[in-house]
Amino acid sequence: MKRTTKLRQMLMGNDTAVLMEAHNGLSAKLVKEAGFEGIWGSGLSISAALGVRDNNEASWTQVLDVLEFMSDATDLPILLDGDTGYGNFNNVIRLVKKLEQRGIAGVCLEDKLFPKTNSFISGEKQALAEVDEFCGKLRAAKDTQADEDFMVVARTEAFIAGWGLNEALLRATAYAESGADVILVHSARKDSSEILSFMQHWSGAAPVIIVPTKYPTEPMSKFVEAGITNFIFANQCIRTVVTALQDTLKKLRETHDLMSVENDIAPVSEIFRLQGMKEFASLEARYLPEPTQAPYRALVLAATKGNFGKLVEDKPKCMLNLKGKPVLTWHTEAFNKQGIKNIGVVRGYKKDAVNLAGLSYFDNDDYGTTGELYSLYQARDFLKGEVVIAYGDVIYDPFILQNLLAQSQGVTLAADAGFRIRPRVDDKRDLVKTEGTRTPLGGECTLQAIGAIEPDAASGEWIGLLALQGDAAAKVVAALEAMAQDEPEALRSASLVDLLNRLIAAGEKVNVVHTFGHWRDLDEQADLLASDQVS
Ligand code: SPV
Ligand code: MG
Repeated sequence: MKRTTKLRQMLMGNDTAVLMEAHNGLSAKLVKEAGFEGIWGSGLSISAALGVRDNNEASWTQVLDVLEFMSDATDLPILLDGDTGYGNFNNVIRLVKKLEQRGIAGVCLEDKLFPKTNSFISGEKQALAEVDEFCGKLRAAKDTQADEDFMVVARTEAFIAGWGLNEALLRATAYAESGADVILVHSARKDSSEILSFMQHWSGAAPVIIVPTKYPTEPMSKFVEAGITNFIFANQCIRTVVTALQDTLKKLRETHDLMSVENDIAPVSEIFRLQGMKEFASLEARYLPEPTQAPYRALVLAATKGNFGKLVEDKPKCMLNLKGKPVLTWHTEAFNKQGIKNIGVVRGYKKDAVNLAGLSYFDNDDYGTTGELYSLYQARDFLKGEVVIAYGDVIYDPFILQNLLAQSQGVTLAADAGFRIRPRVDDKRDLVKTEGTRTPLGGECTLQAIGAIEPDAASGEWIGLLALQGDAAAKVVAALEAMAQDEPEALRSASLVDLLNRLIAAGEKVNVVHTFGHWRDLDEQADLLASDQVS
């Protein structure tokens, strides 16, 4: 059912109807959850929530923005407290159009002058609008509404302004004749006398709605007996918010202890629920593309001391300060750039000095007598899903890692096709012999052999980066476990190069991604040591 129709049926029917105040999207939602069937978009409450007076200090479009949130937050019909219509008939015409566009079910217009003042503040001094002028506004509203069920409520402030019963009746009658669907009779008395006297003489030309803020002790049944079935609870939500906030803030200010309020306030999960995060999760599952890149983890092999002389007396080479940051940080930054947060490090030599926060550590306490594969074995539980393994002593531009991850399938290593022009003081390098080439159009480049290959037969030098995708990590772990079982000595002495050759020998495909330059191996220490860039 349309909201306008719902509101119409509520206010025109014989059943008791209560419009409950709300002043923003959240309170509108809570009003709905509590089981109310309609909302009073209170001018007092909306302005108070905005931190301004109920004197039309918030512009009508600002009020409209709040209403839009309220309308989106709930499917309840909303009757806007439209004050005087924010101007003359012309403003009312535009207001009604805008309210209908936002799904607001009706507007209440009061017979005062713009800018209005709240009825409970010196009501007697408040001037009323000329009856004819106000009737023109009502006619303008009714003529403008596109939806025949949109409700126009005419509110007379005759009692508030001290004009008494006759004026109230005269005005209410004129307003009903001008097309108002419902008459709101407002009273600031602490009892029901004005309202009941009005009802004694009211013709019944239109249903009546009241705002019993000032006479809360009067039972509703009294009004129902008098013929009033429509009620506005006009400000209890905003008043509750104020009391609750004052209480919490006082406690927090006094104690500076979050536990002084923690168990009395809504948990954050309740806020998420009210915000509709459950629906968001299902939307996300429906509309967000699957992550293109699996969440890699990264493992740095950094157990060895390195031949950096005095520089590594109290720390391993992975903690050497290189151009202002530890070598290990060069790795973690490169990983982070690729979205990899789960980073493990195998330590050995001076392990206590390897202490960057947020990393997972594995220890190879036999680092002095064992090799890389034994280090890798210590971290076998970390080798799950997609993993990139890096030698702790290589430094590379992050795009090399990006390239490797983007192209890797199964076991893939990064190789430098520019190895022939790379200056290098020793000739200990792991060259790769490959078959095939990979281009943007496809093709594969697979590893035939790695290690001490004749440079003329090599297509590149391994950079010390290895990616494991799909079931590759599981295969590597299986190979490590098999070695631990069957060849424990070989496991202790073997290198990663040995592992790669074993995988090839076992018929596993190892892929190679070539790049050109842009990395260095820290063991080429001569020039680095001579520079002042390492400490
Ligand atoms: C409001 O809620 O803003 C009203 C009702 O107009 S009253 O505050 O009683 O005037
Ligand atoms: Mg108001």
